[in-house]
Amino acid sequence: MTSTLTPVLSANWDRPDSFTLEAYRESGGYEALRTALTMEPATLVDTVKSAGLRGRGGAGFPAGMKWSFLPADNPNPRYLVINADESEPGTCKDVPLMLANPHALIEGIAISAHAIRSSHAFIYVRGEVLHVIRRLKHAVAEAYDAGLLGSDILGTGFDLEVVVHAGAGAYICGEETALLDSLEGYRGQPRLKPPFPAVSGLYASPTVVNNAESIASVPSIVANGVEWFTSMGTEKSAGFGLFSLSGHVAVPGQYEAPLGVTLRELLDMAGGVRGGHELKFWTPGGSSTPILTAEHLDTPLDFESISAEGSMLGTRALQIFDETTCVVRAVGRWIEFYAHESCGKCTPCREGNYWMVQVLHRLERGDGTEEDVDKLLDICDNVLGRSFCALGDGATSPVTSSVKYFRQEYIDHMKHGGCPFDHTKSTLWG
Ligand code: L3W
Ligand code: SF4
Repeated sequence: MTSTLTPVLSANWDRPDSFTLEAYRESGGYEALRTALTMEPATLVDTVKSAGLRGRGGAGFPAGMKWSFLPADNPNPRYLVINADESEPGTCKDVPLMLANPHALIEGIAISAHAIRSSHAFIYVRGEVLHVIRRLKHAVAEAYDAGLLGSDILGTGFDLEVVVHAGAGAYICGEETALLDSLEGYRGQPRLKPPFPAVSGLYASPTVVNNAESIASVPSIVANGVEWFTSMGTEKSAGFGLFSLSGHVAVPGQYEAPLGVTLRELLDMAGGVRGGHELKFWTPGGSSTPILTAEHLDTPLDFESISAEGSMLGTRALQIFDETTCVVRAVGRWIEFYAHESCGKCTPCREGNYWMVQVLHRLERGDGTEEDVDKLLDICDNVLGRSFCALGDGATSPVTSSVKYFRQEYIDHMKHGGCPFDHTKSTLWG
């Protein structure tokens, strides 16, 4: 398969006023909402299920199936919560999406809230991105003024309140239950699952938590139909997605393409690895997904194919590293991040990440031993599967995968008495 770009969410991004209600409506915006409000909620849930839309926040859980888990007999209000706490290292797709096309998200929220019979939605946005929060608030106000949110939307009797909430500045608040705690005003720490939020979420009420890109994709499915959506991507990973390319790539940025596109195809569209250099390793979905190498340039970027290579599609955050990059240093930087962001609730993650940072620093300085490399793997064994949430598990990914592909590079640091790389050539380190 040779893929090309499939701009849907990013179709108008070159337009300077793409974020305005006027520009969105000129390209057919909010017509899908008009259609959706004539449909039965259950029919909308079936439509999203049949389209096979899988969560775009990392786990790839089928969105329509999640919606259908809401218990029919719970008398509490139902909530829709948008996870826009984008913080995974390398992930940069929800932020540009919300900046350039906030109304796709707002229209998706209105359609999805109608589908799950909710009249209250929250957008939990990463607190550090004040410009995005301001833009979303402005777009929500525009939608209220135009009768697209609030009471009696488009004269159909459907009511929906939407609140933009600034996040707490912690990576863990992107974990859906920590996000709910934070939204309720508590310190964000993961809750035990089950019960899943669909059964007991915000204020112990049935709650759907979906990623911003997932919900922004819903209007296009309603407007164009299930067959249109499933004509893109693969059988089990349908549709399109925003792939963010960063690092040693000629033209970094967001590339919207069908799931199943390969890194080779994306690099062709992005001008390749920076001039005169070659690919050494890359992440398919942020630093929580095991790294891959040039051997995997032709692996389709869909959930199944990437898992078959021992990694995860995750958030489609393709961080590209060329041969000037020291893998030990890159992994050390990532584990410093996880140690800093560990919420401290469980011992394997809190202590494991701290110790991994110590061992990685020792190895990078050239003061380590071969036993230290095995010690790293041993720590990972004690973190993976023993942590309370996915942060701990994810932190082991760059360590185990880098040792799998680049064990010799760890050893070379000892032989060399320090890092053998000239970091001035990498452009990545400050
Ligand atoms: C009801 C069931 N609901 C599962 C729901 C669950 C959640 C969704 C996926 O981790 C990944 C992680 C990171 N009844 C259910 C059910 N659900 N079974 O389905 O759940 P789960 O547990 O598979 O994943 P998760 O906890 O959502 C997310 C990876 O994403 N990741 C990190 C991304 C970070 C960001 C960010 O920066 N904010 O997106 C990157 O790859 O490692 O594996 O809604 O409730 N029986
Ligand atoms: Fe907190 Fe880490 Fe445990 Fe998750 S794995 S609960 S982030 S300490």
